[in-house]
Amino acid sequence: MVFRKLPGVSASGMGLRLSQKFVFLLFLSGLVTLCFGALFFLPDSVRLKRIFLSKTETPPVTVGSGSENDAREHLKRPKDQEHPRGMTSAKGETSTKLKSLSRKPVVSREATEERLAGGKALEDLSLSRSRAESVSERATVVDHHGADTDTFSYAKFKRCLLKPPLGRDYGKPSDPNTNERREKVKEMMKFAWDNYKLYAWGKNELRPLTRNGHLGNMFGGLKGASIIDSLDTLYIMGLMDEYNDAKEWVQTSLDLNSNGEASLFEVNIRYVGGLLSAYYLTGEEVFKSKVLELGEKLLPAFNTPTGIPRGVINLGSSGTSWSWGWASAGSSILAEFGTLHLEFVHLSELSANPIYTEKVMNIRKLLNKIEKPHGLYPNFLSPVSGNWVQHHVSIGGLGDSFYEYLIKSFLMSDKTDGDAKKMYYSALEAIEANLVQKSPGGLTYMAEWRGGILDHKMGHLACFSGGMIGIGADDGVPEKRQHYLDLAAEITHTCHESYTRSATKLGPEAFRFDGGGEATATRLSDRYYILRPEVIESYMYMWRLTHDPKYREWGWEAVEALEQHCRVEAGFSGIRDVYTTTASHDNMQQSFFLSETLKYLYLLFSDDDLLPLEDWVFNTEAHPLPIIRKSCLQDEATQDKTVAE
Ligand code: DMJ
Repeated sequence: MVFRKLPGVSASGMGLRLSQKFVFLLFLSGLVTLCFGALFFLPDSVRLKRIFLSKTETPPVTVGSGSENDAREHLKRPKDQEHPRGMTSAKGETSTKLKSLSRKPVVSREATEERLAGGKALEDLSLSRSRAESVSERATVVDHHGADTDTFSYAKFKRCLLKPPLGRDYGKPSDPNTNERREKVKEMMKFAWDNYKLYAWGKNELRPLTRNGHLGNMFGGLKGASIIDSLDTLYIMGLMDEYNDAKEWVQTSLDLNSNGEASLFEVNIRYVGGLLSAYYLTGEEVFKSKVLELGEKLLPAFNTPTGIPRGVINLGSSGTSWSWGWASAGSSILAEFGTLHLEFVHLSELSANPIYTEKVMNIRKLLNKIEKPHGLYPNFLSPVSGNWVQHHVSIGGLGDSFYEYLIKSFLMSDKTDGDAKKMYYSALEAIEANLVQKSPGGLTYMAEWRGGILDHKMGHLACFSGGMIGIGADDGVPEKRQHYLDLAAEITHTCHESYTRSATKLGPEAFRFDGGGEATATRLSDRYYILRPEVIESYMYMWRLTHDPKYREWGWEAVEALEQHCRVEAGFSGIRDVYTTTASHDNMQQSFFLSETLKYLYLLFSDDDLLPLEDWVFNTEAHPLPIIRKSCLQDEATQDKTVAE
C-alpha cells in the first residue's frame, strides 16, 4: 500500500515494480540484520552469543548499570542484627513428632562408600586409566554456561590431592570417648537438619520455636541457604540420605533466576562456597553448573569506577548494585569485598574463564597500593574514589574475613601467591603493634581502633583470629613462628574465657576489657549468642596444630552448653542473654550453625585425615576448597597428552 502511493512509481506484477521490489527486499534484509544484532543487547545475551560464537571465545561479561549515589536504605540492617525477636520455649529432646524422613538414596550405598573411602575409586581409576579415558577427558563439550567441560578434569584434580579427602576411615578417631563425642555432634546435625526439612524445607533458615521457615532479604530471593550450607557437612558426616535429599533439591528446585537484591558477600560465602565445596567433594556436575551460573550473575557488582564491588547486587538481568544504606558515604565494606578471593579463583579454575580472578586481583592491587594508616586497613572504602572513608579498624565485624582470605589465598595457591603472603604478614604486624592488648588479668585480646583511639572491645566474630594466626604461624619468618603460635593460643584462650565466664558457658556477641570486667559483655545489647562458630573454629585449628587435649575439652563444653541452652523441641536456636540460664530464644537456626559450628565440632573430634589441611582450606563459611596445585595439574595434562599421542 505504501509503495503504491509513492509518487512516480507505476505498479506491475503483484502491484510492485522491480525497483520497488528491490527497495522492499533491502528494507527486509535491514530489518533482519537489526533483529539479529539486537539479540546481542538483550540482558541474557551471553548465552545467545554462545550459540553463535565459537566455543573457544571467552564469553563476555553481562554488564549491569549502577549509579554512584543510589545507596539503598531498604537493606540497611547489618546481618548480625537480622535475627528477629522470637518466643521463649522450653528446651526439649529430639522431637518425637519428627516423621520418618527417610527416602531412597539417589546415590547407592556402594557408590557412596567408594566416595567416602577417600576417593579410592578415583585413585584406582587413576591407576587403570586407559588411553580412551584420557582422550575422553579432553573431549570438548561446551555446557550452557560457556565453560569448556574439558578445561577442568575432576579426575585430574583428585590425582593432585596429596591425601584422600575423607581419610582412611572417614576420620573416625580410635579413642572410643572421642568417637562418642563425634557421634553426638553428628546426631545434633541430623536433628537440626531433620527439623529444617520438616518445617522449613526450601526456605533459608528454620525458625525452631514457631516451626516455620524464614526467607529474609540477604540472598536476593535465592532460597535454600540451609540446604546449600549443609551439603558438605552432611557428606563428610556420612549422612547420605540427607545429602541426597539436599542434592535432589539443588537439581530440581534451586532457582537462580531471581530478581532480588542480595548481599554479594553472603551469596558468595554461602552459595558459591557451598556449591564449590559440594562439587569438589563429590564430583557431581550439577553443583558445578549451578555455581558457574551463579558466578556469572555476580560479575556486574564489579562495574564501579574502581572495580571495588558494592555490597548489594540485583541478581536479575540489570545487575545494578548499591552500597549498604548504613555504610558511611556509599562505601564498600572491607570484610565484604575482601572476602571473595578464594571462591572467585575457583570459579576461574572451573570455568577456565580468567575474569573472576581478574576481578579479585584488581581489588588486591588497589588495596596493596593505597596508603594505610599505621599499616592498618580501615573498614570502609569508597568504590568511586578508592579512598578510605573512615578510620575504623576491626579484626571482628566489618574487617574480619579480609585478613583470613589473605593468608588462605596464600595457602590455597600452594604457597605461590607471594603478594597475599606479604600483605598478610604486614597486616598482622600492624595489628600486633596497634590492636593486640594484654588485660590486667593477663588475657590477650584484639581491641578495635578508631582513628588512633582504642576501643577495648572484642567481638565474638574476632575470635576466628586464633585459628587464623595459628594456620599462618608456620609460614612466618622463622624467628616469629613460635610467637605466632603462642599468640594464636592466647587469643583462643581469651575467647574460651568469654564462654566460661557466662552462666550458660556460651560466649556473648562482644566482650570488653574496660569498666572493671574482663572478657565479659557489659552492655545488654552485646549479651546474645546466635549459634556462631568462631570460637569453636579456633579450637579446631588449634587442636590440629598442637594436639593439646584442652581444645577437645573446650569443644565438648560448647556441645554441652548448646544442648542445654540452644536445643529446643524443633531445632537449635540462638539465645538473647548468655548470662542467664532462664532461656530466651531468638527463634532462629542460622544456616552457619549447620555449615560451620557443627562442622568444626565434628572435625575437632575427628582424626586429622578428614579434610587434611595439606589439601584443603576452609572458606569463611567453613566450606572446604582444595589447594590449587598448578604444577601438578600441568604435569598431569602433559602426561595425558603423551598417553594420547
Ligand atoms: C558466617 O556467615 C561467616 O563466618 C562470616 O565470615 C562471619 N559471620 C558468620 C558466622 O558468625
